[in-house]
Amino acid sequence: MTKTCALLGAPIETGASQPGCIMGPASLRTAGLARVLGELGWQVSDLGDLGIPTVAPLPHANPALHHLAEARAWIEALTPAAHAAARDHDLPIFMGGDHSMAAGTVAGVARHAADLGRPQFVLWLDAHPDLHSLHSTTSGNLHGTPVAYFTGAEGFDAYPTLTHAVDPENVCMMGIRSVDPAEQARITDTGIEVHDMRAIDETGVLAPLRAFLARVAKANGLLHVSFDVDFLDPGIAPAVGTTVPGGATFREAHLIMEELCDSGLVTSLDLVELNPFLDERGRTASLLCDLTASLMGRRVLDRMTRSFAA
Ligand code: B3U
Ligand code: MN
Ligand code: MN
Repeated sequence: MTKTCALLGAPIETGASQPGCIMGPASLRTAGLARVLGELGWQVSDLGDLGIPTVAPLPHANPALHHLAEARAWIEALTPAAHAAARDHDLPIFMGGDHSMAAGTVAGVARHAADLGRPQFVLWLDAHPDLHSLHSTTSGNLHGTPVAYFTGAEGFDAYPTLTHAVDPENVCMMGIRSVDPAEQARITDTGIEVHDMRAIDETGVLAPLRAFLARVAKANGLLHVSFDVDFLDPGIAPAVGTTVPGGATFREAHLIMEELCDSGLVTSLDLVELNPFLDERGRTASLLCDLTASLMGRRVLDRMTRSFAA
């Protein structure tokens, strides 16, 4: 049967330090994401872009926070929208927008997993662990907070109440190379699986990815992939406000996507932090389209695939 994919835009940029991510969904559409997935045999529905009403500023004990009211409103809009998209489609793609949106997308897909009585897993591909609480962030940029929120950490009274937290044991991070002290403390406390770039240099990307996918399969879990553009090396993906040197290569990124495809386990995807204002002739947007194509079935040769059965 034909598999269905939804594209849902979340043009949010208030969680990042620099403006520009508001154009991310439009750039991905211009790069031809829907057409590419259609050519791979997916039935694609573009659900358009979500939006939020104008909101009054929300005061907070942490005076560093920027645009708290907007972040809260986006989570309120995204959580039910992501829940519905996950219920109604085989693979919803949430087109960002800065990474603060993952607080809503993951909260929504985790609610769907709970409806099915299955555990939600998250693969976090990023230079940063985004593990701050509203109290621990010193930059005040809320794209640094979604993982703490959706894993049920304390310190989110000003955000919508989380109905279904993701177990930190079900989160795997790869590509990490910029960690603040409060985030390091949370990694130590929660035991979240983090593969920093040193680990990837030592083992390559496949060994840790396969071990994680085997855990997802064994638990009959749903798998959300959250792809931050800064996971990639800035040399191949310049269109992001928070470039960090030493990121994933073109080949590592495609290999991860191909392996995820072979696993058949991915049930939702975020494409976040694309800032088209910083792009060079659309090359980062096109690369994101190509990587998504690898995740969704594009391959160079027909070949036998490994079995991921539990
Ligand atoms: N951890 C830093 C930097 C950062 C997090 N996420 C991004 N940058 N993209 C912070 O501001 O919280
Ligand atoms: Mn991020
Ligand atoms: Mn990042």
